[in-house]
Amino acid sequence: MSSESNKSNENLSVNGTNPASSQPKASNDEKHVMISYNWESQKLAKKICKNLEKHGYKVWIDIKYMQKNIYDQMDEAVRNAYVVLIFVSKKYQESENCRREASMAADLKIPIVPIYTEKNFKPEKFLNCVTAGQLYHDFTSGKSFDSIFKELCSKSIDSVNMPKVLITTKSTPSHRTPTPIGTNYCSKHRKQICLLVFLLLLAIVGAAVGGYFGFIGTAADANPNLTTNSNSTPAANSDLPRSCRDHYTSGSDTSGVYTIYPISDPIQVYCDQVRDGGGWTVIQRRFDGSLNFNRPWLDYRSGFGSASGEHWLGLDLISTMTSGGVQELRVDFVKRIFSERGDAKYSSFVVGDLSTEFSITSIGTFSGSTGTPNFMQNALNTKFSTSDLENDMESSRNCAESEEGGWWYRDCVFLSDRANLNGRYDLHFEIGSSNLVSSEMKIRPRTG
Ligand SMILES: [Ca+2]
Repeated sequence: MSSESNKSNENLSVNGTNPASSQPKASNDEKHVMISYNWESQKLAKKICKNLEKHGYKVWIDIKYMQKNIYDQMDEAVRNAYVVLIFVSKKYQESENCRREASMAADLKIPIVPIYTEKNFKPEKFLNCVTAGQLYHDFTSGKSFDSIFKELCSKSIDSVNMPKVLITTKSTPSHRTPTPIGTNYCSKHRKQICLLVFLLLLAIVGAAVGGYFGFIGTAADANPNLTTNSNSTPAANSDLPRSCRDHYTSGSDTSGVYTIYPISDPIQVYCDQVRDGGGWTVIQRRFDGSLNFNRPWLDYRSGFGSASGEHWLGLDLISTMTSGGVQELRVDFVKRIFSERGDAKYSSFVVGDLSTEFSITSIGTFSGSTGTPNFMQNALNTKFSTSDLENDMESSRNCAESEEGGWWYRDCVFLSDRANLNGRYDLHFEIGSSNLVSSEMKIRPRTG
């Protein structure tokens, strides 16, 4: 959605029909395919909308429904979507409203289907974050519209539409109307998909009983794409260095910025090749307060800053790197008072993936310099929180908001056994009762 798009009340009118006039408005009990696009992609958005409706899908597109407040409409539209088609383009990436829409869909775990509309454009930052790893459909590839549209329906939309119907106990999906046999290729494999999704839901409910998931699976749970860590693509070449430890064992014993391949794409990180035997991949680094750490969920997921300066590597990568073999965690810090140095070390550090909201699931055993509290103990088994995604257990306050930084908050009370390494510099950046001037969180594969 563009900021301009709500200015238009233009209805769809294609081939002499006017679907808008017969289309029911989005309501709480009906799910739809949502089209999320920026203004310059409107022609393609309308064409896809028209074709989806022709094949019986209920579709939400802003030019039909934008009558109330833009944010209320956006909120309602995303919440009532069972899948969101995102029209990937540079303008989409630059639009604040599009960012809100995509972020909300991602946070609500609604399946996202990237539609490529701009040749040679590679999404970055939040757009990469919400679309990476998802099956995409490239309408700039030169293949016919019909063949790409067919794949969009059969491989992406139909594969996620049934769980919502099952959960809402409707025997007939309200967002679909029958279309002549032979023309609705989108529904061709629906029975099989329904059965498959039902089995998946059973598995998820089973897992929920085990206490891992919530009460019942959602469409998002049933879609492995959604819970796929966007950075979980395996490294393309096992000979490439996966971490700073690989660089160290190859003879690079100077600390600095290195390129590693924990996934197939190259990642720039700072390597500590000196302390405690070297080979440490730095996942968080602060030393002068120049980088704002009071950031939203998607920034904490995808990372911010740079490897040569203050830096947060990103939860997706941290999760990926800590899930493949046991990692040690080391934290080096300098206190504001007397510039006293300290360190803490944990024999294991595992951060779960997106489906766990990046919970810390293991910290192993603690050791550290004299007087250093076992501060990660309090963070164990807690989800990550940001000001816009509150996962803390304190009912009266949003800890990430009051502490001005994302962290694994249990509560907002900072006692001597807590730390907040991402809190506001000069105020909430602390371990125990000590304010800090610098910190480095770093991981290394454990040997032995
Ligand atoms: Ca709270």
